[in-house]
Amino acid sequence: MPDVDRNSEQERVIFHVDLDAFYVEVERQADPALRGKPVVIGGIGPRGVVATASYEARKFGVHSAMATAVARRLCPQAIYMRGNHELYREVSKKFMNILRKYSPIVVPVSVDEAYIDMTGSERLFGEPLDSAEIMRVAVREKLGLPASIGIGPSKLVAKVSTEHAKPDGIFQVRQVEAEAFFAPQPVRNLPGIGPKAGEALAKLNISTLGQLAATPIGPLRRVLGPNHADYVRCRAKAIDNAPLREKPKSKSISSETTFATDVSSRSEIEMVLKKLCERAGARLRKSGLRARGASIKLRYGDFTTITRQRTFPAAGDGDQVIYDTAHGLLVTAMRQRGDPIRLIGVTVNGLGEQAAQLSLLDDNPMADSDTSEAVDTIRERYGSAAISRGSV
Ligand code: TTP
Repeated sequence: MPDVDRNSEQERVIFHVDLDAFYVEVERQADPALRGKPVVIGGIGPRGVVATASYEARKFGVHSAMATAVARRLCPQAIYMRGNHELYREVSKKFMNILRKYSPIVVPVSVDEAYIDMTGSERLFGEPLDSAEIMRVAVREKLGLPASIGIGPSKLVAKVSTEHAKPDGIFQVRQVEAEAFFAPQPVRNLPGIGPKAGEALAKLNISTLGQLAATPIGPLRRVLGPNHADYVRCRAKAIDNAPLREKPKSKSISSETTFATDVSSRSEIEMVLKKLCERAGARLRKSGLRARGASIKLRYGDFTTITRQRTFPAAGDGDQVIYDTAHGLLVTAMRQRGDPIRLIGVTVNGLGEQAAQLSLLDDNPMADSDTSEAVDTIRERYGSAAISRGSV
């Protein structure tokens, strides 16, 4: 590895710490019989979605956000389980508290992932590779969970490094070598390049970060948008000056879709609404937050757009409460205006770490996260007519 330029300002030392196959490893702590076996966690019924898969199951092509039915075909021998989100949140808090022993600047980004500013910590904990190992051992000893750590001069480089550290390892990239390290990697490895941007870049014959970094800005602006293009090209060169703490976390999570042709069939719209609610719910649970309410957005064929908002009975993170609320809003909106719909969106808002308030009149809202999967389980066991949910 080339040496850092001694005359330059001291390079930042950022750790990106990410627990491996988080939900699975927490379950393995509770039940050691699951160790070494392929395990898939998520909706376990015919309409369920995979939240995460153990590395043993990933070898068969199983991954997050895949339909569980597809996962079952790829890896029928895996153990399929529903998640326990309350437990994951508790473990997440303990994990963050362990990290806070090593630096005052710990920025959680999701339940199992945080950035830590370790700049200047050498005197206390040794060189970055050594302090990262100390941290990993502490997490392993206190929580029994494997963690991977990417080390870099910025959040961006640290995060990309983590993917090379996984599973259960450490990977460091210094600024002087970062651009060369990025260059051969596929564009999709850059955080922020999703499937759509990936496809747009492929049309320009750009498949690697090196090619992206070398492309003139004009064509990039055309496919990525005028503001985004400069930002993305800069990041492709591994340049990131973002502070560790950025703008406050978003207070809402949205998911929306535009129909290929305008739709007026209520059942078709409900099916899409359900998917959007599940997607927003999965992101909510991954962030370790609860929402206070949900809203829907409807755009009609003539492009007029309406939004309708409602508060939950108690703060929650379950697919069912999101769907029930969004569905209620949809039914009312469709009754008021039955025109074909061009776009539909769901937003969960009022996000926070507040504990769900227990209402004496309601069922335990803590159980909400798992209710949809429970319905799926009953269906699976006794057939799809055994239980039906609302109007779906
Ligand atoms: P990730 O950190 O993205 O993944 P992971 O910890 O399962 O595995 P890896 O070793 O690759 O980091 O997500 C953390 C948890 O968030 C994950 O265990 C389950 C949950 N999750 C979902 O519920 N849905 C999703 O689509 C993703 C990506 C994660």
